[in-house]
Amino acid sequence: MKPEILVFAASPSAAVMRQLDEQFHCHHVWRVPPAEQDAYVDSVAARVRAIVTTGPQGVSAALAARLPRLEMVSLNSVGYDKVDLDALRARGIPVTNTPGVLTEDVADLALLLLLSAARRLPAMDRYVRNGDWSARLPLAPSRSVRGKVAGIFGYGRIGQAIAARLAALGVEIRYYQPRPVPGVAAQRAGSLLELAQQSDYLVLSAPANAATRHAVNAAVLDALGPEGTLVNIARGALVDEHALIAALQTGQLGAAALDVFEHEPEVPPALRALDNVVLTPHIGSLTVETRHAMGQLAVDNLLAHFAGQPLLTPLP
Ligand code: 8YV
Repeated sequence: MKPEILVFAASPSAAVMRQLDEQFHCHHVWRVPPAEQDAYVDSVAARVRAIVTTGPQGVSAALAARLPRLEMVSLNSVGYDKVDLDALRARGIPVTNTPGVLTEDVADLALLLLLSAARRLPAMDRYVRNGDWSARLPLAPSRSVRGKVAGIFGYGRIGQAIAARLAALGVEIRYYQPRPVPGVAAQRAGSLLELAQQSDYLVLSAPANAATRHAVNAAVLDALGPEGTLVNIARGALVDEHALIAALQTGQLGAAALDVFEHEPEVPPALRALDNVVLTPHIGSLTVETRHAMGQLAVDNLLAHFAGQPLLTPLP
């Protein structure tokens, strides 16, 4: 008898989906219309032994409570922001995620966003498409990134991979996170506010949790200033989105390049209407290669669990 599992998130990798279907009796929640998902989960809940989902989708205490035989949660993401770890730990249910395999692609996107904002790529693209170039309309120069300072909030694997890319472009790196990172060249600022004061670009690569929620508030945006740019490839919850929109509208903040949003996939119309923003739909890890590697790791963690082997990448 194959273990029965709930699959909340599909992988774009056909090989990953095939392995899930071969190895497990899958209940594919993602295929069910949202309004019917609750009833669908209830109809199989008594037999479910594992969940495949992502940090942004999460596992609530209420969902876990509906699954009396739940043994493990395999996240197809590095983030675990909306997973109720306390509820799962209380029942001794392990959670795995996918660290490492997405670092380089997410760091690439941060670099792409930062450069796109600095060189105003969307506006330049529009200038050509609209015929403004052939009409010989004036075109203001943008700003060079060389010699500027990037402040990185959250200096883990992804933050450091972003730093390595920016350093190669001649950008000076500072960082802030509560715990100093030993053995790195970059200087640590005393606080996020100080980091914003010192930076031309503030790049967010910290996890979303109670301590980081709305850490980027009006004061931090003000400190970043009219020549400053906010880059967010982490989580929308890190930023007070109302304050961000206000700062961008008044010019108190220069620009923003965002892959993540507070209530994604909803993006406020006021943000979408702005010229000084670059927006992407949470695609940091969305490459064929990385999504396959993430999905494979999620499958391998499930297989290890049901084979009684040590998990490959358990959360501490
Ligand atoms: C995914 C992510 O886009 O890994 C994460 O934490 O945010 C992204 O890689 C997301 O989890 C959906 O799969």
